[in-house]
Amino acid sequence: MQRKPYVAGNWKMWGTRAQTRAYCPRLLELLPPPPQRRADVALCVPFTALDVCLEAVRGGDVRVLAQNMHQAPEGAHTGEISAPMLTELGVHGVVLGHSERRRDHCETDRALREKLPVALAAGLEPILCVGETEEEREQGETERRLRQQVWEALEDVADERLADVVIAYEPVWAIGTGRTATPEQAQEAIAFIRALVADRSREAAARVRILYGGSVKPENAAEILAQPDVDGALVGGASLDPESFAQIVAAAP
Ligand code: G2H
Repeated sequence: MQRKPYVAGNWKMWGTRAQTRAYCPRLLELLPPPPQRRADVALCVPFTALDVCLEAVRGGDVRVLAQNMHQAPEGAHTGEISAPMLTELGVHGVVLGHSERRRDHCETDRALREKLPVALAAGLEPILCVGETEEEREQGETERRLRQQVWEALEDVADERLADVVIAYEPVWAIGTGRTATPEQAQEAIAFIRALVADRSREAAARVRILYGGSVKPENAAEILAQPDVDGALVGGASLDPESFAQIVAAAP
């Protein structure tokens, strides 16, 4: 099955409204026009830059995603943002379960299990992040951890919606450290995740897009993106420079 590559920039806590206004037109200049683009392109930006980003990429076929969302539609959750708030803005989707949120903000597999169906029901494309820590890899626990994360997060997603979730495999030890997984390590873990989805639905497994994330740069992107099960990249640091990000998009097969 032919899956269109997907390259998403995750700005994390970068991007004032002024920076967003400067970045987006430059990126659009650097990307090939949409019909000639081999990859779907997305920007995952801070809440405060979402509306500016949406306006600045209008007509450029760039998806705009938030970086988190609460599972409740409204209520006493100070500092949180709900799915209806995101859809009202017109955003395309939302990153869920990034390791930095798991580490710093107590994001649990249990909460993700609630968030995924809420995002899908609201018409938001979720990018579900999973990945093992260095300690788990060293102890031979990678597959156990990935199984736990993928199965629990997807448990309440209906089989026919599984392929509407984008999954990002981000080994924690490769995030922002400059240590990239080898293309073989990325392929092996992503093929394993695809097999986990196949345990639920073979048809969904053939269609679901699974990205690699963790220190992707222009220099290593082509080799990683060439792996048969790697359907794209979630790019952090290197996406903050439009030139580097456009080069990574161009590296998609
Ligand atoms: C992993 C990745 C993007 P970086 O978090 O989500 O960041 O490319 O900086 O490792």
